[in-house]
Amino acid sequence: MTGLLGTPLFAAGEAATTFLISDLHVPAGGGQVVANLGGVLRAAEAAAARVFVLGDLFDSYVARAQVRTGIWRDVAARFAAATAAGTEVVLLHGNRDFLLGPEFAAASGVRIVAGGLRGQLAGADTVLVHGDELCQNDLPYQRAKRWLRHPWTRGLARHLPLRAALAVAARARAKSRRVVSTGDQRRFLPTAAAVEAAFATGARRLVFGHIHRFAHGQREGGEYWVLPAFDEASIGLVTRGDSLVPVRFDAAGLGADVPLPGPCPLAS
Ligand SMILES: [Mn+2]
Repeated sequence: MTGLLGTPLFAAGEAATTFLISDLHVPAGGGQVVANLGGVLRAAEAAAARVFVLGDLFDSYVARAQVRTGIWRDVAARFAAATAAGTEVVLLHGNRDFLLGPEFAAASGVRIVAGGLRGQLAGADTVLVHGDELCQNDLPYQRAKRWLRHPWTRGLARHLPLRAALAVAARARAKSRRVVSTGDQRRFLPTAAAVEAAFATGARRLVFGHIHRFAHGQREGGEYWVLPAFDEASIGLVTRGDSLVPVRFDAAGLGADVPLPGPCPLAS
């Protein structure tokens, strides 16, 4: 197992076709994003494709009690139907749902990855991560990440009763919104050094989400893709031959191809 900027990279395995989506931020109230996720799962079953979700499936997931109630139970049930029908689904931890644990895997049949993936995908050695580790200039976040993901903090949070968990999550989201809306926006960009670090592992393609900015670019070491937030754009990537192709999904399934986006500004 290798790593990237502190994120462990696990073997991605192989499949003929893979769908990639990221940052669904499914809220407690559900809504259109859940219908569109249903479309992704329907299309995956039709195409015998596996589905990779590159983190932040949920707007927040704190305690294991959540899987027994509300939208968290409903989404787990949708995944369970898909995985029972033979669709492979892999979830990476995002910064909002890194406490997703074995209870969710058991209820849904998905594989939960506490880190990133690396493997041969559409003809290239590819690294898939959520993307928060690439935003190296966001020092307050990177510092908070260290204690938030400490085993003691995690254990405490995961055992909170439901109401306390939801209150903690609501406070964390409100604080994050304040920080993101007032901070120097360059702080929230991936750094060029972080993207280069991905290619320094030997991979030739990097795919991530997190920054909610649909982009595709080339660097000396390879190409990178940034998935947009699925709850805003309903756009994902599909493997086709030796390429990743951006496509739109809706509740009915796979929609039309989407034009190639431009590159993302990278911070120094
Ligand atoms: Mn994120």
